[in-house]
Order: sequence, then structure tokens, then C-alpha cells
Amino acid sequence: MRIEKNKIDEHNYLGLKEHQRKFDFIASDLMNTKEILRKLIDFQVAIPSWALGTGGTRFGRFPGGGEPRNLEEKIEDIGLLHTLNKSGAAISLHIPWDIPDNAVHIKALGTQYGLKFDAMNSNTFQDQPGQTHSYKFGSLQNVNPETRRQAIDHNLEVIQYGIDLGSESLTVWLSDGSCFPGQLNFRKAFLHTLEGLEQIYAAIPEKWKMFVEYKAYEPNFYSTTVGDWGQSLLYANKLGKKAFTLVDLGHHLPNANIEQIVSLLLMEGKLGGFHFNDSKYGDDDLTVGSIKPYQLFLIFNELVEGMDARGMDHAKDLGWMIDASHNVKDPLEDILQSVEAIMITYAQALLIDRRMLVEAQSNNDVVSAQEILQHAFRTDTRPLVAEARLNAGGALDPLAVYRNERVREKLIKQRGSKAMATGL
Ligand code: PSV
Ligand code: MN
Repeated sequence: MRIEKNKIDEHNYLGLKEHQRKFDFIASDLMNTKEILRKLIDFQVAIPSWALGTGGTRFGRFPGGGEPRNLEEKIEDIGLLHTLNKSGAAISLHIPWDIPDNAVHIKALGTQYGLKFDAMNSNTFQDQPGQTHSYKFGSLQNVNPETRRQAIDHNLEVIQYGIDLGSESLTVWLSDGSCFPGQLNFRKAFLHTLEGLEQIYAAIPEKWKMFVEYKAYEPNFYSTTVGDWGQSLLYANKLGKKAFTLVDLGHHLPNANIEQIVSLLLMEGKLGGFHFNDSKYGDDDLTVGSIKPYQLFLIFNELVEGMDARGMDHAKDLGWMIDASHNVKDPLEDILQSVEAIMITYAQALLIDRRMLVEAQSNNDVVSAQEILQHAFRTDTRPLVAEARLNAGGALDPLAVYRNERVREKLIKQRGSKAMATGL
């Protein structure tokens, strides 16, 4: 379904006076409002095709109905969200969950909704019906060369789908690892994986990027073959200039200093992609900013600082994506919340007084350094984000329009209460 522009205009008209008051208040304190608004408008976050259905746990799944039944409907849903917030102009596909059988048609449909095709994701963490070799004991690390070959071929196929759709990156996340001591030889597992990644890398088109995503644990619980940023960076460095590390916020051990990881990867020119989510325990895939908003702010602080230090374009030079889906919310509302949290936090990071911070750091003035960061974090940037959205043609309050328009009810009517999206 689509939300007509006049519905958004109507909503904006009703909220405009109140918004203007709040926006004028924050803008009166800023020297570079225009520049900030430009950056906020340009910043786009890709939505994964697997986040549009209710996620589940191994204990169950409680779908709320009206989920997209095919790739076309997934594109439709992401298009709808983008109409509302103008910040999600890309879709990221997981193969084989979302095979674009007719790439020309799928690409055209994306364009119709103003969407590009972001990173392609391969899947060698599940066995598919009819698959010859099982990934039970890993894919690229597998002791059986034929299983490794199968996993490599799958990635090559995914690259081809991406080429057809105009994507420019491949994300490889491997669940490879072991559950028990002695189960595998770490060095052999690493080297087999490297060999496989090298063959995949060789097929990566010239202007593409290859992202190597790491994860501390799950589904393996004793060791993971791409377990942390050190291992991912090792692979990326060995592979070459088109290979980068991908940081997923949920993929660290408790209390890991993710902002420091981000800073050093940027310094090395090896941060390529970013998956947003939030978590209390591990890879909980909760709504961005719902648990640790200050950590998210500190990460954005390093992202902005590190990208500026290298003269990078915030919007284009890293791959930004949401990677979250869980059990209890309407997934579309959840994505709207996540994108909003990202934009609010990015805006806060843009407000940090960099000159003062450098001065405080040079003077070992710890108190001032903390004050400078927290001043930005405690600023309510919602009016800035709403103004950017308004200028881009979106809704002042996307969630309010979504609810007023009874989108979920209409989707259930259209697709049925039992419609289930593919994904985890
Ligand atoms: C793995 O937990 C991960 O973060 C990878 O990015 C996957 O592709 C994605 O989640 C979806 O399962
Ligand atoms: Mn991820």
C-alpha cells in the first residue's frame, strides 16, 4: 500500500506551528543549521528485507499479520516507510530468502519507490531444501572441500544477483565456528575460511566493496571463526583494498568499547559497513537506541570524528543498515523508531563542539571533555530531524501518520492475518 502525499501534507500542516516553535528554539543556538540539515537529509539507512516480519526466538514466533509475502511486497513496505521518513532509501537483500527472479522488474520496482539496492547478503548459516552438502559443521571453514566449494559458489551467485540489481557490495557473515573444545583446529579453520573469502573476493567487481562481518558467538558457543574485529580486520587486510570490516552493534561481548573499535577501523581505512540495533545481552536485535542511547551517541561521535579526519562523505562512504527484528512490536513501527533514533543521535554527534573537545583533550581537562560530549547528547535534536524530514518531503511525525492511516490494519486486510515474511 501507499500513503498519499496529501495525507502527509495534512499531518504536517496540523503540526507545523508547534514544530516551528521548537525548531526556532534549537536553531537560534546554532551557527551551522543549514549544513546540519543538509547532512541529515543526505543520510540514508538501508532496511534489510528480513526485518519486515516479526522476528522470533527458538521458543516461538508471534507474527502480527499482514507481513509481506514476497519480495515485491517487501519493497512496497520499505517504500512506504521511506515515504514517511525520507531516510530509508535502500533495501538490503538476503539470498536465498529473497531471490530476485526477475531482476529487471525488481530493480524497476525499487526505483519506483525511490529505493536502491544496498549490500547483498549471502547465507551459508542455514541448509536449504535440496542442498547437497550440509553447513552443520561450517561453510567456508568446513573440513570437506566440497562443502567449502558449495559455499563459495553460493557467494558468487549472490554477487551476480547484486550486479543485476545495481548493488555495489557483498556482506559475508559466517556462523562458522565450534561448540566444543577440540572440535576444530583454529588455524585450519581460519586458513580454509581465508581461502574461500579470497575466491569470493576475486569475483567482486572493481567498484564494489566486500564486507566481512564478525560476531562473538551464536550459533556457535565455543569459538567463532570470524569472532571479533581483529579477526575480521586480518581477513580484510589479507584480501585487499575492496575488503572491509563490518561492525554490527550486537556482535560484541558485554561492555566491549565499540566506539574505540570504530575509531581504529576508520583510522586504518577498513571500516566499511555498519549494522544498527541495540541489545541488553548479546545479539538481541532490539530497536536502535532503546537500551543504550549514550553508547550509540559515543559511537556516532567516533564515526563523525573519524570520517571527518579522513575527509569521508558521511552519507556515502560507509554502508549504513538496520539489522534488527524481534518478537513483540509491529516491525514497521519498530523500523520507524530505529531510524528516528539513528537520526537523532547522528544530529547530536554533529552538534559536538570539536574545537573545544580537542582543546580539552590537549589540556587533559577530563571534566570539560565530558561536559562537551554530554552537552551535545543532552540536546533535544528531534526538531532538527523533523525539519530535515519536512524539507525532504516526509512527515513531521512518521509514526503518528503510520498509526492514523491504520497501515497495519490495511495490510492485514490486504495480505491476511497469517501472512509471514521470509527471514529468520
Ligand atoms: C547475524 O547475526 C547477522 O547480524 C548477519 O548480518 C546476518 O546476515 C543477519 O544477522 C541476519 O540474520
Ligand atoms: Mn548483522
